[in-house]
Amino acid sequence: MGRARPGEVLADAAALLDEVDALSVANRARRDPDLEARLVARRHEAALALAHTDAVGAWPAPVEDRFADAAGLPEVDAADLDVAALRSAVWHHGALVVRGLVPAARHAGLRATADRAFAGQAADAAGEQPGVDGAYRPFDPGPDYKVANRAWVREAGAVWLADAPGALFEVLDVFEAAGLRRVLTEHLGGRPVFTMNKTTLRKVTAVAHPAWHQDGAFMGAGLRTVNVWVTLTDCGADLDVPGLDVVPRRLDGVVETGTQGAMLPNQVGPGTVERLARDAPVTRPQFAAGDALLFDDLFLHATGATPHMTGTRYTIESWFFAPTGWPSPYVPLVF
Ligand SMILES: O=C(O)CCC(=O)C(=O)O
Repeated sequence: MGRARPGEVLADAAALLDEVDALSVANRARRDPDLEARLVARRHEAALALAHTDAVGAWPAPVEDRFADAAGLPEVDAADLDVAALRSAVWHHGALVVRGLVPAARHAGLRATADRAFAGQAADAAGEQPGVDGAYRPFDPGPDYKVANRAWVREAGAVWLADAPGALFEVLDVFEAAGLRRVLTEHLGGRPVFTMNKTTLRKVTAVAHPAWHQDGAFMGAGLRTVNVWVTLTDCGADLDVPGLDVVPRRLDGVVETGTQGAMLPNQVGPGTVERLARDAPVTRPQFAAGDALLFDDLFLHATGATPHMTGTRYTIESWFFAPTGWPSPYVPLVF
């Protein structure tokens, strides 16, 4: 099949999705770096095809607040994650903590996979051959996309999962096993799409200044989206490892940026954070490795770190979108 172009109506989204699923089954039975790289390309073609064939219905009616008595952010155990919990928590409280989304047996393996992806990325940047084991193979979506500068991604301590086909396979496999594909499909109204640009592995270390933000300020308004943020390291609270600082409340829209002491135009200034947190004080939840925080584009958060912290947090940051609407400059791929 030839490379798909944005705007091109592809013949058969269903066939592409079947192929993605069949390749995933084959790769689960016997890992193959070439197959994993092929899966990245097929996921991209399938996402483009889906955008034209999959109608997403109206956003569902408001749901009741089943976490009205929760102190702090609502929480569920991974076994209790369903669309009702997700909607109720995000729409009434801004986010949902999911305890144990990634089982303990997978933590060390995923961190080692992340290390291999970062090593491959470094080798690539140094002009060395990153290797053929699938740890790092930059994905080329073709000339129709202006792909952001990968050096910038590297300097931010991140690697795009689409560039790390083995890691992408493992992450989606773990998410699938946790029931996330089903929950996100129900929530978003169709098979979830993620993007090359907003789905990363990150190693987060001390930061000098908190960068408070809502991702909606960068991605555009009116998206149906959920971030599945997963830590692979114990972090937060008073641990010496960066966590996530959050304003634990639902905001109705994108708030003012670039003012009240903000360091950058897209960031929310400390003065604005203080005002918005008046009835919902800023908190730094404690997370164990494998815990997740699910939130949408309106949730106000920042890396929860101070300059003297010595620990490093391994994180999966993965924004999923409805199949008909991802931020247009980004490169889509189906879950
Ligand atoms: O992991 C972090 O420290 C920041 C994550 C973040 O800003 C995000 O997932 O949108």
